[in-house]
Amino acid sequence: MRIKIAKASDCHENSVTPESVYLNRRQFMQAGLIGASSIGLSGRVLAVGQDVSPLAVPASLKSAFSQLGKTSYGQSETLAPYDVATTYNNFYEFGYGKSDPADYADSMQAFPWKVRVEGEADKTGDFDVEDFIKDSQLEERIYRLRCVEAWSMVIPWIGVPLGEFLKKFQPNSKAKYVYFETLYDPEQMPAQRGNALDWPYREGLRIDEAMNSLAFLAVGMYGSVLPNQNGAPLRLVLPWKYGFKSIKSIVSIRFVEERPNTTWNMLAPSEYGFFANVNPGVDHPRWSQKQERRLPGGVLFPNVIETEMFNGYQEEVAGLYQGMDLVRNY
Ligand SMILES: Nc1nc2c(c(=O)[nH]1)N[C@H]1C(S)=C(S)[C@@H](COP(=O)(O)O)O[C@H]1N2
Ligand SMILES: [Mo]
Repeated sequence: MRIKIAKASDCHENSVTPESVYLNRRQFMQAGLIGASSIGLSGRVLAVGQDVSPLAVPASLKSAFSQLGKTSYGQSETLAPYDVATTYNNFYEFGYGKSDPADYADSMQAFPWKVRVEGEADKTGDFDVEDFIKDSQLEERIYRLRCVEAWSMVIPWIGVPLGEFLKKFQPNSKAKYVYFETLYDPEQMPAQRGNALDWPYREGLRIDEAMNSLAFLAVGMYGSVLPNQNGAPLRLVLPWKYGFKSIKSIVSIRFVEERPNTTWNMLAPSEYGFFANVNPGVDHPRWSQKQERRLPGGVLFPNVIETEMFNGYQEEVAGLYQGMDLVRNY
């Protein structure tokens, strides 16, 4: 049986990942994830870290990916190397070790993939992600991703502005929030056999947050489609919020009147707020949010930088929260 031991690269963070502190490794063992996977995928253990070039763009999507709109964000940023962005992940459906998603997410099938849009909108229904990509003018945006665990990286995403996408469904005046769900399928996402989180993974935004020009619906990164471990085939990217708001592998989008329950907020409401805006002035109850480790970094070069309000995107998003007490609404 393969027992996962934190790698040297993880040790300078925490022996237990903060987001997983409530979770019991045993749940994954009981679910058979670690044992079963080590039989079928033992070769992957060695493969991780070697598999470092972006995926090939599927033939049917080549045309969409070859006509990217101009990047207006992040031109001066240093990108995370592809192998770091694709082997240091949080995707609890595949386990909560940082390398688990890269090791195990092969069991998910990203194409074909249907997404249901429903709720308070004039146009609802199912769409196929492949058709959606073919019909979209994709653009690339280089964004900083700041995890609540105090690490960050810079990633070049490909996708469409979330607001423009949502407007096509003509949300009505009762649509005060948008609610998202990740796929629930323990066959494809083996760690869902354990009850580490209350599956499916859920997230939500106030409608004005979703319509903000920074909010992004990603279908790719580094010039190609999303690797499974990064949330293929469709995920949110909300760079002014802690990473857990950027829900992966979305199958359901619902316009709703009431504020929805969201995964981390339900699990530990005093630690993970609904808004979860990056805020160096509001510490997590168990650690400081004033600084972050910009990856890649290591024991000798931890690459610690100051965390900025709204992750440095104040100009775009501060207006959303005018008059709100961001200490209470963390
Ligand atoms: N469905 C789902 N989405 C998820 C998560 C998850 O566990 N499940 N983890 C979140 C967290 S905590 C972070 S930091 C980001 C990480 O995205 P990345 O692995 O592409 O860097 O995904 C977010 N989206
Ligand atoms: Mo995170």
